[in-house]
Amino acid sequence: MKNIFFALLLFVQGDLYTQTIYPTHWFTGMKNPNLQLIIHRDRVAQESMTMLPYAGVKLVRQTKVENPNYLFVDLHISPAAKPGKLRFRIDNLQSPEAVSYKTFEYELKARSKYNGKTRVQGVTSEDMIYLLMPDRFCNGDPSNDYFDDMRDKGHDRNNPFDRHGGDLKGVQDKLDYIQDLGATTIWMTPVVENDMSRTMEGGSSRSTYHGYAFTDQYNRDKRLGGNEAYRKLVETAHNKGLKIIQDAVYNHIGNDHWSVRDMPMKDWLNQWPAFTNTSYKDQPMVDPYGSTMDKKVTVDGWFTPFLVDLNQRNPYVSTFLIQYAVWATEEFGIDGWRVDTYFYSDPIFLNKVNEALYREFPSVTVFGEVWVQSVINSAYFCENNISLSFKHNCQGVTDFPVYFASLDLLNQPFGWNEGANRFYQTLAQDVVYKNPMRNCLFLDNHDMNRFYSMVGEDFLKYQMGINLLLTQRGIPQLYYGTEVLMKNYKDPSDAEVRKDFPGGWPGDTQNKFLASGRTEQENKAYNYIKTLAHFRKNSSAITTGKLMQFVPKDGLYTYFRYDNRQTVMVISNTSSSPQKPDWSFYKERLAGFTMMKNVITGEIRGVHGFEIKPKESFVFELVK
Ligand SMILES: [Ca+2]
Ligand SMILES: [Ca+2]
Repeated sequence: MKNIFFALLLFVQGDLYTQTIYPTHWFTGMKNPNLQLIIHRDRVAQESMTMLPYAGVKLVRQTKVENPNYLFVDLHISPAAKPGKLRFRIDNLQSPEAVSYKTFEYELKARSKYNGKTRVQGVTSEDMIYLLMPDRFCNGDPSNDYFDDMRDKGHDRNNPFDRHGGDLKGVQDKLDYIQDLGATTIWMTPVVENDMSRTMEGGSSRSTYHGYAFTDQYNRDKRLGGNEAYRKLVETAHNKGLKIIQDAVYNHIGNDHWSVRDMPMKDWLNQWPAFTNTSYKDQPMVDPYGSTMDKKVTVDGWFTPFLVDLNQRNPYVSTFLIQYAVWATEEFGIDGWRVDTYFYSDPIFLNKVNEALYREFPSVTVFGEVWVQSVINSAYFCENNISLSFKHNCQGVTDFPVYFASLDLLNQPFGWNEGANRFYQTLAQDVVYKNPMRNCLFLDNHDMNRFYSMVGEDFLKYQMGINLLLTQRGIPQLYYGTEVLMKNYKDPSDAEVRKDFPGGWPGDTQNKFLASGRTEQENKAYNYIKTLAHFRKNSSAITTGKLMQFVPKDGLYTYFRYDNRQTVMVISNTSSSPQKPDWSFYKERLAGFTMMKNVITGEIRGVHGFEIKPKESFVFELVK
C-alpha cells in the first residue's frame, strides 16, 4: 500500500463536475451550533465562495486541504436560525462544466418534534431485538435487485456471495410476522450504499451483500430501496410500535468510497508503509502492560485490504463521521445504534461520537460490538466500574462472554469451572459493568454458527438456550431464522449462516413465515419463542427486575428474576441424570408463594421440588 494516496488520486473516476455536499442537508435547533460541510467538486478550493446573508447563520471558516477538489466550510447555526435554504455564490468558477453551481443552495430543515416519543425512543431490556440481514430476509421489490450503473451487478441466489435481492420493502412486508413472534425491535445489518467492485475475499469473487463496505453514508443502497424505502420502513415500524436499531460502522469504509477514490488528504486513512492488517486483538487496548505498537496495530491496522481504516484522529474525518451519525438519527428517527468493530476505532473518537448522539438525542441507545472473551475486556469498552484513567462511554456491548458461556452451559459436561458453572461464574463478574442490563444478549448472529447447529439440533437444549436468552438480564437479540430452526456452520464461509429466509422470495417452494409452511418441529420452536417473548413483554421481573442466581449443583442451575410485583424462577438441569432439587435452598425467593405457573404450558403446580429430567429447563411465574 505504499503511496496509496497518489495511486488512488490517479484512480479517480466519475464526474467530478457534479457537486456533492456532505451532510446533504442539516437541521436547525441542534444543541451543537457548529456544522462542517464538505464540498466536493473539481477544483472547488481554487474558487472564491461567499454565503449570502441568512439570519442566525454565520460562515465561520473555509478551509482548503491537500486535494483542491475539496472545500471544508464551517458554519455556526444559532438557536434563532429558522429552517430554510442557505445560498452560496461562486465568483470565479474554475470548470465551465460546473456552471450550474455558480449559485447553489443548502437546506436547513426543522428537527422532528417526536424524538424521544415515537422516534429515537431508545432500546432497553424491555425490548427484544430481531436481527436480520436485509439482502437475505425478504425480496419485497424484485425491480431493485440490481442496477446497470452500479459497480457490482451480480444477483444470483444460487451464489452465496452474490446479492440475493432482499430489501427494505421485504422487511416492511414482514413486520407483522416479527411482531407476532414477540420482538419489539429490528436490528438490520448496514443499509448504507455499498457501491463496491467485487472483492476477492477468501479467494473467491464476492459482493459486499452484507453491507459493511460503505461508499456513501448519505445514501441507503438503492438495491435495498434507497433512502425513501428506509424512511418508509422506519415510519411503518414506528406506527406499529416496533423500534429500529441500525448497524453503525465508523472504523472502516469500502475502498470504492468517494473519499478513498479521491482522498481529501493523505492522512484521511491510517496509512502504513506496507499493507498492515489489524491484529484483531482487543487485549492491547485493555492490557496495563500493553505496547504502543500493539495498540496501533489493533486500531490503525486495516480490517481487510478493501475495508480501509479511517483515521478518526484527523478532525475532518472525525467530524464527518460524527455529523453523519447525528444526521442519520435525526433524518430517519432510528431508535439506537449497534456499533460494528467497536474496539478497532480510536477510543477518543468513540467517546466523542457517542457524546454527540447523547447530547442531541437523550433517549438514544448505543451498544458496541465487542467480540472478546473475558468479562473485564467486555466491560472495558462500555460504562464500567473499573478504576481507569480512560473510561469508555458506550452504554453497553454485545455480550460475547455471556454468549460463549451460554454455549458452554449447554454443551460442556458439568464441572467446577465448566458447563453451568461457567455461565454462573460469568454472570458473577457483572460487578464490573455499570449497567449490565444494557448489554445485548444473543445465542447467534450473522458472524456466528447458527444456534440450533451449535446445540447439535437438540430441541431440549434449544429450549434451554431460549430460556436463557429471554429471561436473563439485558436486551435479548434473536437472529432471523433461529425461530424456525435454521441451521448451519460458517463452513466454508459466513454465507452458510446467512441463508435466505424461506418464503421471502416470489416463487419460494417453502414459506416459513406461515405456520402452514413450517414443519411440526419448526412450529414448536416458533411457538416456544413466541409464548416466552410475549410473556417477557409484560413481565416486569424479567424486563426491569433484579437477578438472583444460585451456585449450580450437580448440573442444576437456578436463578430468579424479581421485583416487588413479580417473581420468575428459571431452573435448568444441564446434567445427564434426573435431579430433584432441594427447594428449601431457594426459600429467600420462594417464601410467600404457594403456586407456580409454567409460562410455556400454563400448567400450575404447588411450590415444591419435583424431578427434573436431563436437559429440561422451566420458566415459572410464582403465584401467591
Ligand atoms: Ca429486491
Ligand atoms: Ca481502526
